[in-house]
Amino acid sequence: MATALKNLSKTDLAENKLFKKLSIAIVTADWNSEITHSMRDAAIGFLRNQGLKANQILVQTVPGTFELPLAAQWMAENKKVDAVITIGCVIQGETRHFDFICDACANGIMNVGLKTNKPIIFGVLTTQNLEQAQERAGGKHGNKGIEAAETALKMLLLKSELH
Ligand code: DLZ
Repeated sequence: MATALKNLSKTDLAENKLFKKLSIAIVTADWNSEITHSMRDAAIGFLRNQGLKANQILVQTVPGTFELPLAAQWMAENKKVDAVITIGCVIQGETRHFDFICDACANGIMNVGLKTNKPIIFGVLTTQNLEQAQERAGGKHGNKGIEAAETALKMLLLKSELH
């Protein structure tokens, strides 16, 4: 269950002049698009509210969550891109697809971040059913797309402080 500490959808991030120079990529899996497109739109809305212009947000899609790490790597290899937000939704089914896709995606995304030295944000829901996903894509647990976008900005602020 989400708690106040875990639910980051209510932001405490102030607009920062660093944000005017950023370029953020968002790659979204089309599988479970009712969920993922809502998360993507919420992420874009959050970034725009923080002062980013439309041309600072690069948006692409991939077929499924399994494809997110490679697409994130391609986007992160672009020198202009400062961070990549990955968005997907894997819903547990009757086969072991769920485990393979979740493990591969989580490990792949972490590896892309370490390899490219850029924040690659894991905005992937891994739920037991559609209802749990809906609750986290604009429902009672907020919208995890917003949290992913906020995490990208927070990581870039941290990077700018440390480098
Ligand atoms: C095959 C598959 C299955 C069963 N379930 C999901 C899912 O719940 N969420 C998702 O994003 N993608 C799913 N996929 C598709 C895989 O991510 C991938 O696109 C295909 O296996 C092709 O590589």
